[in-house]
Amino acid sequence: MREVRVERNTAETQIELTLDLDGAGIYQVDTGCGFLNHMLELFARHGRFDLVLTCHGDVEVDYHHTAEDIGIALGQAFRKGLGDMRGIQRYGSFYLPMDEALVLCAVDLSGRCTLNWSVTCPTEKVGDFDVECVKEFWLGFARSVPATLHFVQFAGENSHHILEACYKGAARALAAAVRVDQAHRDEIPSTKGLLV
Ligand SMILES: [Mn+2]
Repeated sequence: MREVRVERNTAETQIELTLDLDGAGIYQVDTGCGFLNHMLELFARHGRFDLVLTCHGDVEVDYHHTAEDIGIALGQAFRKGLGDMRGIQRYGSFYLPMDEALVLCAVDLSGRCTLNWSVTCPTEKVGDFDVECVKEFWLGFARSVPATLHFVQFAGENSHHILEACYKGAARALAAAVRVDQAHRDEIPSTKGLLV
């Protein structure tokens, strides 16, 4: 029921994805970037979202457009899958430990975009990937849902661990926020009566 397809084509990236919010964590991801594949695969697995995603991006420039545009397309898929937000929990948060790294991700499917990115990586790169692109990914995501997203890092010395904690934490927080509250399945969880 909450399985959606998004196609987004620009001069910089061509993206196709299907997302099932009520999936089992099955994924098939080909972004053209090994690190982003790794992040999206564990996002799908730990959120129990089924995700099929391909991206052909201008990776000869760098991974900036690829990361930002996948964030936008994934946000559009969440928006499409959630419809009028009826019945959802709306809020979710998770403290995700990844070895020495600890990151809190808190989400409100508020219908408004805010990103608090209080995350500092000790290196500029993970492999050939610029770590600053991860903030662009989540900004694109938060804008297109739209959602309020906080990432607050409490510990971490290894950039790979810190960023992995962000994606796993976001997966767990979003999984909680999109879950349908069966006791209140016909209610929109806002005193305004509207979330989109
Ligand atoms: Mn890893």
